[in-house]
Amino acid sequence: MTSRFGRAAAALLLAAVFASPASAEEHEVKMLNTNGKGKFMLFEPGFIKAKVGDTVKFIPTAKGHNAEAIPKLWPEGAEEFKGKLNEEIVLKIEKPGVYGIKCMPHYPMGMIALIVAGDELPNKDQLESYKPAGTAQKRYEELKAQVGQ
Ligand SMILES: [Cu+2]
Repeated sequence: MTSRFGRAAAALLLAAVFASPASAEEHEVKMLNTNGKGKFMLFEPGFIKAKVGDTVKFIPTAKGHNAEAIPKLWPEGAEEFKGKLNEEIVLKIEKPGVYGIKCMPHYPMGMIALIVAGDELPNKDQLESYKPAGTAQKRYEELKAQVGQ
């Protein structure tokens, strides 16, 4: 059927496919003692690019870690969270912005993760104003360098 009607129907169908919102994704982040490549106490991956509506699951692959919000690196109005040690916890991304995550016991060793959600980042300024100390500083710079790539 090569009628005008057929082509119009095909065009409508295509429009419907492109208009449907991309389905929400679940990102998985492992909490590790080592990545086997000389890095110790880390979230893997440490940098996550997400969309609003996605979820990020923190998995206690190794023991002795937790995942919790870094309040100084968190979108305004987004709910902060605090996982217990060895607890698997899921963060639902409900607002665009930059989210900093830390492991409480290993934060001084640089165990942090960075989530970027959406194209507009309302709390982008916090990326510069937030200054972790010690080893975390170096890791943070590595993660920050991936924003916008
Ligand atoms: Cu840890």
